[in-house]
Amino acid sequence: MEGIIIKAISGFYYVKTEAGIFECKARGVFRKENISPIVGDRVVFSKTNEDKGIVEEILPRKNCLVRPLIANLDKLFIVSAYENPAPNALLIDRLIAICEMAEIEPVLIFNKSDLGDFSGWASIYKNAGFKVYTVSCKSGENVEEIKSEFKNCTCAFAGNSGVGKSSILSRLLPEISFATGEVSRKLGRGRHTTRTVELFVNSYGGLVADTPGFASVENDKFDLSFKENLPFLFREFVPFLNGCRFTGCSHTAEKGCAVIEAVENGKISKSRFESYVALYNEVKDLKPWEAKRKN
Ligand SMILES: Nc1nc2c(ncn2[C@@H]2O[C@H](COP(=O)(O)OP(=O)(O)OP(=O)(O)O)[C@@H](O)[C@H]2O)c(=O)[nH]1
Ligand SMILES: [Mg+2]
Ligand SMILES: [Zn+2]
Repeated sequence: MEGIIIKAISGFYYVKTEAGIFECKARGVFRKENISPIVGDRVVFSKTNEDKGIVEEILPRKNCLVRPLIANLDKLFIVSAYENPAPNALLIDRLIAICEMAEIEPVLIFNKSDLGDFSGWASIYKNAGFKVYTVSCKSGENVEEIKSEFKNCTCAFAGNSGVGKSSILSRLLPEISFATGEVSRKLGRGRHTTRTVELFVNSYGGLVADTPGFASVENDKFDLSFKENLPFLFREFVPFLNGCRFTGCSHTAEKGCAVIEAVENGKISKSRFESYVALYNEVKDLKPWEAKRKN
């Protein structure tokens, strides 16, 4: 039988199929091959019981994020808040670049609009070519509009702890319970409220995951190809990349750089450019032998 892993807990994999959810163990062979099934994987399993089975094969992954560990995403909602915590442009732009590399569609959500004006942030990302939702879970502003993004796709919510990922999901999918900040403070669990990654079947024919807040997301391709592709991972840079004076222009400081010129003319935002330079400096000295191992 075939299905999708929607939850993984201490060696058990919960596989969703058209015939319901099966609790599966994995074949020992995966450990030997140094690959383990993860949430989002499409797998082939053999039924051992009415609702139990053994995972026999992991079908090829379209993509795979490392933190949070999840495979085969179509869309990533990158959530920021007006404050507690305030938006972090480098984090947003890093997440976007990872999405572009993994062929995941990034969608930006600016939450807690009841606390202040997001128009500056929204216009940076709209101008760069992204879908942007400015919402407030508290007042309800625009939250429902996010639902239209759920149709027939596998998606996840990412962003720093406290930005309101679980709050948004609880509002959109009241039939599913997502732990939010307030609940956990009562339980005294500390800052990260959402602890594991789980895919939920939503009422729009798709799957959606809440993820624990994190300061960074990694892709299993955060390696040489990331380094080589970096300028292309900033989609609004692409029209300018052939216009530089020097071939091999790094688009960070060169004379005659068409990207820098576009920043000066206001066609590319300064903040996006600064994130590009910061990411470039992180990866520029990456050598082939330092490239990350596959998960
Ligand atoms: N003022 C205001 N507060 C909000 C809004 N949305 C969420 N909050 C509050 O922000 C806090 C954090 O919300 P969560 O939904 O738990 O945040 P999270 O992103 O899931 O956090 P982690 O699970 O730790 O990653 C809670 O106290 C919410 O009540 C909003 O639109 N406006
Ligand atoms: Mg949460
Ligand atoms: Zn250039």
